[in-house]
Amino acid sequence: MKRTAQLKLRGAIHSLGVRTWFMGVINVTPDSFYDGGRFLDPEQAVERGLELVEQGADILDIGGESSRPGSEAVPAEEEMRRVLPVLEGLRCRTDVFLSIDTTKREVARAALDAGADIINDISAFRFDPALLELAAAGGAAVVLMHMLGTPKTMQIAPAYDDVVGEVKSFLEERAAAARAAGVERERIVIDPGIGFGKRLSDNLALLNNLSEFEAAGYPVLVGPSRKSFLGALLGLPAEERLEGTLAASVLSVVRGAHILRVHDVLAVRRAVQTAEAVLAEVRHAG
Ligand code: HH2
Repeated sequence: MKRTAQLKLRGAIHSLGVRTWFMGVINVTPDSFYDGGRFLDPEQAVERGLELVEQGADILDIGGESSRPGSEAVPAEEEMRRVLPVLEGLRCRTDVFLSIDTTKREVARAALDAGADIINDISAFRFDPALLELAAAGGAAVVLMHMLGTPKTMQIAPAYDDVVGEVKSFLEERAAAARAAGVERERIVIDPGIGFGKRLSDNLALLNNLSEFEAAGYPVLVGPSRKSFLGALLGLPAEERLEGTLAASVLSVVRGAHILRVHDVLAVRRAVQTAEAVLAEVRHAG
């Protein structure tokens, strides 16, 4: 059963593990693997964010560049043009925590100025280490995610001897780099990066061994939502992977995840709430 972890957001320390937190996904892109093209209009993206908050999102993660396997990088100017109106629109209409999903310093800086609380970097700040100093100076929390190489190359024959051990060592090394750059321990979240340079068996092993990551001492975020490992398991397209997402999400919570990054906040929250009620019921003697 997962232990409580601490996360400092906007000055306050939050206890994670008491209940799961939900990070709702909004991709302001034409090409994201599931919601690509649906929220390109900033007003629609803001409305979607508010809907996810109604559904129970604690955090909204806004991205302006798809990281699906094989995708090309988007210039920083274009990424900013996509995400900034959405962050600004949400900031004045909701108090939930806002996260910017980016690997670029210009985008992260502008997002923090627009009121973002978290920098979610799928490269764990390898692509641009200067972002860590930016996070430290701005008091932002950081999500450090494991990925092999880049989105363009990550699914070209990924291989590990010990996927759990290797991903955990990588995340510990990146957490140490974040701390060396001045990011407070309570502002660091780690994520094994489901689907980012992983075979089906790697994804399953990571999900089944999330407790190993929890033992690293940082809150654990996991993003199984509608990903292609579910397609490989079930033989279904992204539109039909909700049930797989629910199963993976519930098991992630049982195995120790503190934060779930999902597209379907309402359905996942209901499934997780039910699982948490069962887990919380202690056995009565007699
Ligand atoms: N997954 C995606 C993007 N960002 N960030 C974290 N921390 N963890 C994840 O698992 C993760 C992430 C990919 O999903 P999505 O944003 O829906 O798709 P796309 O990259 O095509 O926009």
